[in-house]
Amino acid sequence: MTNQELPNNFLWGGAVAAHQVEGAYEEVGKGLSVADVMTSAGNRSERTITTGIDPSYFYPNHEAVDFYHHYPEDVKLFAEMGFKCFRTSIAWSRIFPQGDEEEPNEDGLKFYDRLFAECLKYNIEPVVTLSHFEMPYHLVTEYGGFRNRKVITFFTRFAETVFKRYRNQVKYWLTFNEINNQVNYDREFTLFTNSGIKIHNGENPEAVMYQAGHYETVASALAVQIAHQINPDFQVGAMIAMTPVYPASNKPQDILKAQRAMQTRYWLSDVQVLGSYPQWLVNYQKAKKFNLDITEEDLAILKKGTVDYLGLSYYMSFTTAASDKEDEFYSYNEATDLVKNNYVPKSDWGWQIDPEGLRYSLNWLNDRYHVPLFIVENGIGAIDHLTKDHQVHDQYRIDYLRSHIKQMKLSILKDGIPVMGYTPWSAIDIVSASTGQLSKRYGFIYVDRNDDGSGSLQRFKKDSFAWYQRVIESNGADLNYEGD
Ligand code: P53
Repeated sequence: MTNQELPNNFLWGGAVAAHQVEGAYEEVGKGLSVADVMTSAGNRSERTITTGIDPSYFYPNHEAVDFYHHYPEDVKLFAEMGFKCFRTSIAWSRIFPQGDEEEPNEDGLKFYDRLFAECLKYNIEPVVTLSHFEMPYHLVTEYGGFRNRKVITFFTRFAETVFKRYRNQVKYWLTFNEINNQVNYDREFTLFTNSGIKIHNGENPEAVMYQAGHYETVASALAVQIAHQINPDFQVGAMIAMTPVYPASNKPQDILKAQRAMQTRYWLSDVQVLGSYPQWLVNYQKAKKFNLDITEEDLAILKKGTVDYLGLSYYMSFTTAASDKEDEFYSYNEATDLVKNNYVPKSDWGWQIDPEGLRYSLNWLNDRYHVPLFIVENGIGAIDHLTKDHQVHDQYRIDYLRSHIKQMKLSILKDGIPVMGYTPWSAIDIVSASTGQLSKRYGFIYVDRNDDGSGSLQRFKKDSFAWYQRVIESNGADLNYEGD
């Protein structure tokens, strides 16, 4: 493409996830999800995962920003911004409260009938994630989460139910949100939110990650096949957290280490997009004696269930360096093997801000996979200040998004990469996934709610609202709007 303009059907929009906005955690039969047993944490600390609900803690997702009751007002604001699409997820435990029922909860389904109808009223195309860190909690306590093969069937039953129900309302689907976060298997948060897994004493978390990830790729591949039977026009994507890992220097060992880091971080999308395991990983799993349950039948399913496109989040880049004691595999452990990059600044939460890294990432993914790419998250978590006259001057957010959209445009217009759309994180303020904070704000729309749950829940447009409206209106040509 040598054109200077983005395609007319480019999907501009915004993203959220059900558990981070909806609240109403027990409304009309909803069951508890993994997000409902996570407390809130401070700026750099991790959330506590409790056993069931402990009344001495505050659980920010229980009410979140009450999108469940505010959605008509919120979707109207999205329409005002000009959204062509809106990415959200279906809360699995609204549809199957325990996860293992035979029949879905009709009241849960009705909520999404109404939500999608509201979007379509404004010609906003829903983009729907099936599993975004919100597995029914009962599947954790009763089955051990995705460590258990049975959970594949529960997931595909859920997927089939919603594919059928929304076959005429939703075209774009994503199976598992940021399925590769759990590659960082030493972090409690990732295995729990991706797979509903808490590591037991004596378990090897790395082996557990490979097993759960395998079952999820099988579940994803089955969902792709079911989707295409139900509606051949469905577009089903995988979704990864795209965080490129750079070598710290041009020392050959650092280059090898970074290469292995990328192979490790993206093994799940290799399987979901290419339909088979990379050979290095087959050898690695054997050498490490992980003893995984991977059958010939599974491998056939993976081949037949490759995705139509690849969704990605992009927030930051990482850097790694080889140590003096690398094993033959240059095994990568994300919890210990990252180093600082002195060339890029950091957000208040320590995330390395690197717009060029987005262009690098899109090129890397395009070279490797040759499928359309969809940037379904990109944004910056920051402290916002609501002024007395209800304004939020979030120039830092505009700067972040502008610099990333510029790199995205270079990738599309100069490098010729097929990017389907761009949905910044987040359409409206949300509960942060990793910290549970409301004060780590991402939205174009400010919600008056604080970390302790106080606040009126009133909505206010931030400066970035009008800026993004102009970006969409000009199909990405005008990134410099400064207000009237
Ligand atoms: P929070 C890690 C790295 C990149 C993206 O994250 C991540 C995570 C997990 O924290 O999560 C995604 O809220 C995720 C969203 C999340 C968003 O990025 O931790 O898909 O649910 O809110 C931002 O600051």
